[in-house]
Amino acid sequence: MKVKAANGLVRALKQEGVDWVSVYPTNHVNNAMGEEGMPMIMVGEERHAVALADATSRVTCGKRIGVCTVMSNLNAAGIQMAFGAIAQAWEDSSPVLIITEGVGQGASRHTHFDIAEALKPVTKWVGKIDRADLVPAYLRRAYTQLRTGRPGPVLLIVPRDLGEYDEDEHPYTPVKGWRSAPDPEDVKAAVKALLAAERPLIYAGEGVHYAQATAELVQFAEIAQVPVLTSLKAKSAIPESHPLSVGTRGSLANQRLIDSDLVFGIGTSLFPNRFSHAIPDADKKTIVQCNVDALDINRSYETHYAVIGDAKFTLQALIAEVEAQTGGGVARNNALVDALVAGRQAFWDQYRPWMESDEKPINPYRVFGDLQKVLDPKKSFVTADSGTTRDQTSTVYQAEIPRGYMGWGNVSTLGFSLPAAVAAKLAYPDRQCVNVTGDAGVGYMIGTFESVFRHKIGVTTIHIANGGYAGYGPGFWGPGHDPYTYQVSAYPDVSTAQMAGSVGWHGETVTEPSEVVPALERALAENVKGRPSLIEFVASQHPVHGGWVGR
Ligand SMILES: Cc1ncc(C[n+]2csc(CCOP(=O)(O)OP(=O)(O)O)c2C)c(N)n1
Ligand SMILES: [Mg+2]
Repeated sequence: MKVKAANGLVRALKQEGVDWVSVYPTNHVNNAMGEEGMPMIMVGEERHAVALADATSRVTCGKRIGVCTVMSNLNAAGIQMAFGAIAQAWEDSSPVLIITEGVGQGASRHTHFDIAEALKPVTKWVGKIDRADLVPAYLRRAYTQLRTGRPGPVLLIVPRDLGEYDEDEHPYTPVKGWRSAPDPEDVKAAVKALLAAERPLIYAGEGVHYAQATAELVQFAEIAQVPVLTSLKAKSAIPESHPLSVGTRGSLANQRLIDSDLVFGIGTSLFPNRFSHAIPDADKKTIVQCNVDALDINRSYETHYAVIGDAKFTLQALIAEVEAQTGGGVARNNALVDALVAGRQAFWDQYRPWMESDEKPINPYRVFGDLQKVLDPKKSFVTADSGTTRDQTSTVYQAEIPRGYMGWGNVSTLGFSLPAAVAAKLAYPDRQCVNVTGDAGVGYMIGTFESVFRHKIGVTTIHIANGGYAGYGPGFWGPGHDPYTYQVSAYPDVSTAQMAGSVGWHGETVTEPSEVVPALERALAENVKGRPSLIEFVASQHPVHGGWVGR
């Protein structure tokens, strides 16, 4: 049976389990999706089409690969606008499929902007389909890249003049993806080093999430009696109330990292970027690194022991090896557990006063403390945007289930937290889904508010309205940073709650600390009805505490 190339592609996507695609016009593949009955979520701009697909892959840890379409032909405006979002997926190693049109046969002589060439540096693979009957072959190759090895974005260029092919002669077969197990000798050596260390620390990265290996991580920590630090992107890989969890940031995490004599990385690049810890005195520590990709080995630090393989297989092998080398596991280390209890206590003693503060304007930590009280820790999703809200929430928000909090952003583009919350709601309809953002962050998501309302996606956006673009570290106000470019209009002269309200959202402005909990409860109640909410908390320009070690 003959099928148009784009329609054949859409049918193959269905075989891959794709049940919706985030889209932006124009793209002939959108028309094929309409004809084939593929649900589409049409967002407000290309950046968010990519971000929504990207976040879908992240929140489901690759169980669902997000797919999006963006416009490009001789007029490549769509893909050019999408570049930043694709670059972010690349920087964060997120597997997302981006479908664009490109130029047809004979038209490349007119082009000024070479789409494939321009996107190569920010994609794992670019495929340009140049014959209709090769649609299945190209898609198989795309999914091989998306489901195997280090995750990353894939761009598929599907010109509109490909014509038709015979589906019976060229059927599509879905791609399962492949995982690799580590070399047993490497596992043995890594465990020997771990057991010989005096103050070892597990440094877990997002690879643990993607391998669906959070249970194995906990088991490994327990059997080896080693505390666990999570990178920003791995936050929630271990329940943060677990006695061996030291969290992501803050005094306990920082001190443990500084004091460690062995850092045991799992599923992490250990790349010291702006939003992760550097390993202080790395040359005096033993560095073990377990990763799916040798690219990260000996990259930022000399790797003394490397284990290459899928994080789940690796953790299973590590657990078995610890059992073998210790005769059933390391005995409970009471001294360690007591020290962690004391460290956690000191951490909360610092933050509790701000989290319970009655000051006005509202202290942002009060909002995060109250958010923690209102949400169901086993049935919620929280993410934060670029800026102060990420630094603050990633320090004090306590995640209890995998992806109960999602960190992101080796390179962090403002505005991503909204598509992240939307993706979470679509993937886990029963969860309360919240994104926390600042003034600049809201500005980067306004264009998609209408779409979230139109699609009846009940998420809550918390706007920490501090009247400034604070950013990272101690904030843009005060000495240093950007004293001339941080100040923006603030409530009551402008109101984002009213702005969101005008495109169908439930919008509220809160100025009283005692109103934080009731307002959050009202917002979540609206979400249950399928209506998004934005709560604008008029907040103080409170500094960030507890930075990244070595930054
Ligand atoms: C696309 C993009 N441009 C610039 C930045 C740099 N940046 C990071 S945070 C920030 C300001 C954040 O201000 P706001 O959203 O008000 O949050 P606050 O820190 O004040 O809570 C800027 C400009 C960025 N992360 N992404
Ligand atoms: Mg701000």
